[in-house]
Amino acid sequence: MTANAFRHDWTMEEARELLTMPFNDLIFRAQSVHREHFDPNEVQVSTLLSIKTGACPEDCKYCPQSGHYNTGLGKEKLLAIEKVLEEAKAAKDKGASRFCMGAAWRSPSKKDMPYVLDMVSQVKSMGLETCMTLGMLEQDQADQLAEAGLDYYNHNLDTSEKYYNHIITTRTYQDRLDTLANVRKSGMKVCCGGIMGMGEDLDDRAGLLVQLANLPHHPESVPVNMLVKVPGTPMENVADLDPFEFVRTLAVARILMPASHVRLSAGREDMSDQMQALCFLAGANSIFYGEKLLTTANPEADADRELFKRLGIRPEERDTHHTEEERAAALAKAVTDERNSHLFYNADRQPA
Ligand code: SAM
Ligand code: DTB
Ligand code: SF4
Repeated sequence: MTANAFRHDWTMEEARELLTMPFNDLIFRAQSVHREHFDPNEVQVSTLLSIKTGACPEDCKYCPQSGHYNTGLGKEKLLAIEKVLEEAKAAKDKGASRFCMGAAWRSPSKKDMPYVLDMVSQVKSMGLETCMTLGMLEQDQADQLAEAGLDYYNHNLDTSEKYYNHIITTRTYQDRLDTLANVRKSGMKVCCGGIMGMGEDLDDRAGLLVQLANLPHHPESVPVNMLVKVPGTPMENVADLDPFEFVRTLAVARILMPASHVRLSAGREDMSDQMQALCFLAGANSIFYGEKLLTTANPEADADRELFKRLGIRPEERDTHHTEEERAAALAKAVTDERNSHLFYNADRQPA
C-alpha cells in the first residue's frame, strides 16, 4: 500500500469526534492502527543541531530565535562544516539514525546554499539519514537539496489556518503550503507538524491535523511539539495545555496518518516518564534524542536510554527498505522474531 492509498478526505467533524471520544477508546483505537503499520516497540531517534542560531527575521511568537524578542540568544554565524560533522558523529555514536540540522532563517540565501549542500552530502556519507529545516524553499532550492542527498525537509504548519495569524505575521499559511509542495515535488520526504499549548482551542488542533492528513501525500514524519515557554517570547506565560489533550492530539495524528512517523518532539524535558509512555501508547514512534533541541533543553541521552529499557522499546534501525512491500516484510519478520524469543530483555527487563 502506498502512502497515497490512505484517506485524504478527513472532515473537521471526524477529527473533533476523535479528539473528544472517551480517552480509553481513543488510545485503544490509535494503538490498534499503530500495530497495523509499525512494530509497537520501536521508536525512531533523531538528533537535532542548530547550524545557525538566533536573530531570525520572522516573528513566530513561540520562538526563542526570533530577532523580534529578547530571549538572551546572540546572533551566530552558520557553523563550520567540521563542527557539524563532529556533532553528527557524536549523534551517530550515541545511536541516532537521523541527523536534523536547523537554521534560524526565513529562507536560505544564495550565498549559504553551497555550504548547506556540502553539509548534506558529508553528513549523509557518514551513514546517517539527513534532515534540514531552513525556512521557506523555492523549487530550485528544494531540487538542489534533494540532489545533494537530503532525505527529509522539516517545515511545520504549526497550527490551524484559523489560528495562524495569532502566531506569525511575517509569512502566510499559503507560503508554508507552497514550500511543502516544492519539497514534495523535489522527491524529498516531508516532515511537517505543529505546536500544541499555544493558547489554541480543540478546533485548532483538529484543523491542523485535518490539514496535514488531507495533503496530497501524508508527511512521512509528523512532529507534534508541546510549546516550550521561553522567557522573553510573547508566549512565555500562556496557560498550560491539559497533558491529556496533548496525548489525544498524538492519538488522532496516528489514526489520520496511519503510516507516518509521529514524533513526540519538543517539550519532553517537562514531561514525566509516565506521560511519555502514554504518548508512545497513543502511537508516537519518534523522538528527538540528545540533551539539546535547537536552543532549549531535552532529556539527557542516558535518561532516554533508561526509559527505553524500562519500556522495552528499541531504537528503530535506519530504514533501508525502499518499497512498501519490503517494509511490510521486515515488519512481519520483526513481529515474529519478537514472539518467538524474549529477544531483547529477560524477566528483569535487562538486555538478554
Ligand atoms: N526557521 C525554520 C522554520 O521556521 O521553518 C526552521 C527552524 S524552526 C525553530 C522549526 C520549528 O521548531 C518551528 O516550526 C516550530 O514548530 C518549532 N519550535 C520553535 N520554537 C519552539 C518552542 N518554543 N516550542 C516548541 N516548538 C518550537
Ligand atoms: C520540530 O517540529 N521541532 C524541532 C524541529 N522541528 C526542528 C525544533 C524544536 C525547537 C524547540 C525550541 C528550541 O530548542 O529552540
Ligand atoms: Fe525563525 Fe523558524 Fe524561529 Fe520562526 S520558528 S522565528 S522562522 S527560527
